[in-house]
Amino acid sequence: MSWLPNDYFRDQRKPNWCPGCGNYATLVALRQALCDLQIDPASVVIVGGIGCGANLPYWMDTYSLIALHGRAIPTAMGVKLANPKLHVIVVAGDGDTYGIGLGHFIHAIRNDVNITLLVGNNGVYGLTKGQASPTAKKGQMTPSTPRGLLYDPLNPLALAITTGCRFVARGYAGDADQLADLMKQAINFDGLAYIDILQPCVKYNKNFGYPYYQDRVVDLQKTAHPVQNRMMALDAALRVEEKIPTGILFLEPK
Ligand SMILES: Cc1ncc(C[n+]2csc(CCOP(=O)(O)OP(=O)(O)O)c2C)c(N)n1
Ligand SMILES: [Mg+2]
Repeated sequence: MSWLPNDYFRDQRKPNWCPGCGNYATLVALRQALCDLQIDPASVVIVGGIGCGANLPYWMDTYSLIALHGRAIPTAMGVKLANPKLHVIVVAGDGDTYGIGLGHFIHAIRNDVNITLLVGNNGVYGLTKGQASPTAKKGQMTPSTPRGLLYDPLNPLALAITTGCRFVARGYAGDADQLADLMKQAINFDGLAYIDILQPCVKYNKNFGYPYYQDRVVDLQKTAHPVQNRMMALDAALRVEEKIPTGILFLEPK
């Protein structure tokens, strides 16, 4: 039997994301990646946290679980431990993963459990109407930072690399083809594979929309970036202003 993109598509309801939301790219890319890999939808469990992006499993015709806010990763680890044959994919936001769930992010990387981790990084708590997330930019005005955010953002890719994550990548919602390609490699990876997805929130983070990212993203795989060099990966992760590297930053096979 061969699977078509629509076999992963739950069409009873349409996504309720805003028009232009970066989450559409994640949804389209994930369906494409699973279809290209010809993975049986019945062998996939998508675990969402709580947030706009974390609602993605509602529109996939696979098994799914919605966990508590910040608890998608340990829930996914439990699913994988219970049945290692399943493809377990976490879809959670930057608030979910880098805020309330940050401890789980770090320890799951240390445990190197064989799951795929997709983090929608939009710099805000989208679902609760735009408060600053841990990756919000310094000075950003949001409902929770009315005079501008006082702190520098967390650098989750640098954190993942220095914590020992063996598959660290960055995708961009403006390039769904690249994103699907990264997801395919992440799903096939033997160990925890992590993709941070730059994702404009068109409603609550207007300064960091598609025009901002479009001028800055650079696909590392179109350069001479040595993916197995941890120090070069860290160097790429720390570059976040003028040019923003996308693609696989670090890859260490077992
Ligand atoms: C324990 C707990 N704390 C707070 C909330 C409220 N809450 C729901 S979603 C959310 C933030 C979502 O932001 P993010 O994870 O970045 O996802 P996005 O909506 O941006 O995709 C918060 C704080 C909650 N549901 N549960
Ligand atoms: Mg968010």
